[in-house]
Amino acid sequence: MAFKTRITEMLGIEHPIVQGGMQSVGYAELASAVSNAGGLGIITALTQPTPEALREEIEKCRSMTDKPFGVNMTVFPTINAPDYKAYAQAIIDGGIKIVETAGTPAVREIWEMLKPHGVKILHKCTAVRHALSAERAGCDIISIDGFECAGHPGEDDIPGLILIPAAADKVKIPMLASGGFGDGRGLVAALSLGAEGINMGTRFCATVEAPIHDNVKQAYVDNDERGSFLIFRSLKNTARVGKSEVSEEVVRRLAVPDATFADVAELVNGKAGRELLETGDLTKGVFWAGMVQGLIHDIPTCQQLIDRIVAEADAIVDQRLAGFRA
Ligand code: FMN
Repeated sequence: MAFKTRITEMLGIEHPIVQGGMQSVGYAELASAVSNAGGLGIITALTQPTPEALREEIEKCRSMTDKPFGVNMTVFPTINAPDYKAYAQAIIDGGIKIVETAGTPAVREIWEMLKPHGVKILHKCTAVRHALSAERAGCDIISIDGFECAGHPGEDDIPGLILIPAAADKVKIPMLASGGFGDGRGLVAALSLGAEGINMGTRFCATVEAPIHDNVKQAYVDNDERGSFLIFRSLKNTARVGKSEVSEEVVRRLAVPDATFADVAELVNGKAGRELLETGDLTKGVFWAGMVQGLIHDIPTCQQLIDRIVAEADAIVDQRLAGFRA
């Protein structure tokens, strides 16, 4: 049986499972595979070098699936910012109706561009107060990202078991639970905690269609739940990455008093990360990874993964939970 929630209805998808935006991973190959399997695939806008390239990637994805898919726009607090508005225009021109946003409040200028074109906004937040503020500002769905997540968990360190129901107590619009999800148990837990679907990043990196080197996929399988590391804590821009010699070196360098980003830039820059994903050489840079690595034991296709999650969730609800009723 399928799970029907406000999110499956709003997004027009079969299963309440979304693939989060992923820099250097979120290409048409992965997004279309997730959408074809009944979830929502997402292309990551800034993985494309130019807005024109994003237009082409959207067209490519459309040629690979006739199901809904979205685009992620992450607005970073950087000095050399890309032309976000030109990327947003490419999204509008490409006829995209679902956009996942993340990053600084400046992202709301992008919402204002997109919303008149009927685009639904999924906004990623790591705190209840941010989710409420995004709801007030008019986004459609909150993706609430717990401390377990790959990428930027924020600075509050609240795991999903608390963050999701705490947000559900206050947020009225539908929510995706994100961070640490990878199987049917997680899906049922998310629904129990008040979310109406799950968002996954790391788990989708360990799939056949993820366009990254097999060595990196294998690292996600080999690492257990302790296989991730927080970097940039002292810079108040905490990021969760895979545990490796390089990420440990980043932590070491930033532990020195007065250390700045410049002290680690060569290890963590985007080019180094891209090379790592392409070559599979884990000494080239850092790779994003969440605690959910402890639940990843294979590299299935997206179809196999999503089918398995839904079947497992079904069995938990119908058999395991039903069996506990007195
Ligand atoms: N989130 C963003 O908002 N923008 C990004 O560019 C981005 N890049 C990511 C790259 C990778 C390889 C991974 C694993 C995650 C990335 N994320 C990014 C975070 C995911 O969208 C998602 O929120 C997170 O992975 C959820 O936690 P999980 O990994 O435990 O499933």
